[in-house]
Amino acid sequence: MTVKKIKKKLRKIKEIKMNKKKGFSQKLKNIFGLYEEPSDDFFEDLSDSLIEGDISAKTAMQIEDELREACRKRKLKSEEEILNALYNIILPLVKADKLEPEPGKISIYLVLGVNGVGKTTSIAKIANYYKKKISMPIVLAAGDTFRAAAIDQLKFHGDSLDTRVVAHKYGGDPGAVIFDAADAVSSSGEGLVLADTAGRLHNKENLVRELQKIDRIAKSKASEGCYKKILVLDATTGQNGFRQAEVFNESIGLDAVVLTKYDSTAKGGVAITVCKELGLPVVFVGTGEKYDDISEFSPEEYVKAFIGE
Ligand SMILES: Nc1nc2c(ncn2[C@@H]2O[C@H](COP(=O)(O)OP(=O)(O)OP(=O)(O)O)[C@@H](O)[C@H]2O)c(=O)[nH]1
Ligand SMILES: [Mg+2]
Repeated sequence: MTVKKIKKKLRKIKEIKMNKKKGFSQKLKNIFGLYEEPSDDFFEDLSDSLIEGDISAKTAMQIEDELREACRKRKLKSEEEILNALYNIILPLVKADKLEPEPGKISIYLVLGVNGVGKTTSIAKIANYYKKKISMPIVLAAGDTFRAAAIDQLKFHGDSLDTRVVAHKYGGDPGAVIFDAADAVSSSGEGLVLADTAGRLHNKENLVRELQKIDRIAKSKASEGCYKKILVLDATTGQNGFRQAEVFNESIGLDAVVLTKYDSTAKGGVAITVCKELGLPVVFVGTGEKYDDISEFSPEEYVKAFIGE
């Protein structure tokens, strides 16, 4: 290594340390500042930054390889050209979907996820979102019977949003709550049940057993194709979020993801890994604690924000 290269490397380490709390886009800017043209070191640094931005090593390596190939084939050199190529490589990895409760049918959206990721808050936000869009009844099912406060929390949201909540007693059977919530909307022949669940992931076998029971009931009560299992992922939890998604997907099979706390992180790359490696689409993004702090997921906006274009 020449003295010039060593100095560059030291400068890079210092800058990366200074930006440890910032996201991938900031690190990417640093990397462009260090290299005049894309070299092996450039691609390696880029791949490291993707991993620090919460993309899995496997996906980061795939992105790095594709970018190397694009730069070599098309002789890309400038920051703008390389960013553009990176955008076009990442965009197809990210999937979005829209969930639209169908008129004349009973839809059940079962909201899953580990402790504190934002399940109950997301249910309230999603109820508020659909209240403005659909005229059929919406019922919140207090399926987290594990924590007494969870039932009260959902009832509080129900009162604030003027939305019915079906709840049983603390310690009750979550499947029975969802059963009753589905009955509450089925009298009108159509409607949406947003079902909360307990966030514990203490033991995979227990989780599987409990979820499979809830799953059987929800499936039997929803109209064909209208039962969706939605995983809530906290964007600030990084790679760990991917492992959570894997466990839930293996246990019960997931249909979609809601990415929460996107306002609190400059990273959020976990969505890229979850979309690519589990083939799941993102439906909503949570961007704050208020009812309106939710938006439909836009892959274009998301990838632009991720790489800082
Ligand atoms: N900044 C921010 N905070 C959020 C978002 N979504 C949820 N929160 C906050 O995250 C915390 C946990 O939210 P809950 O909805 O209670 O999470 P939960 O998954 O239901 O938690 P458990 O029931 O304990 O498993 C609360 O303080 C929420 O206000 C979001 O998109 N952005
Ligand atoms: Mg909750």
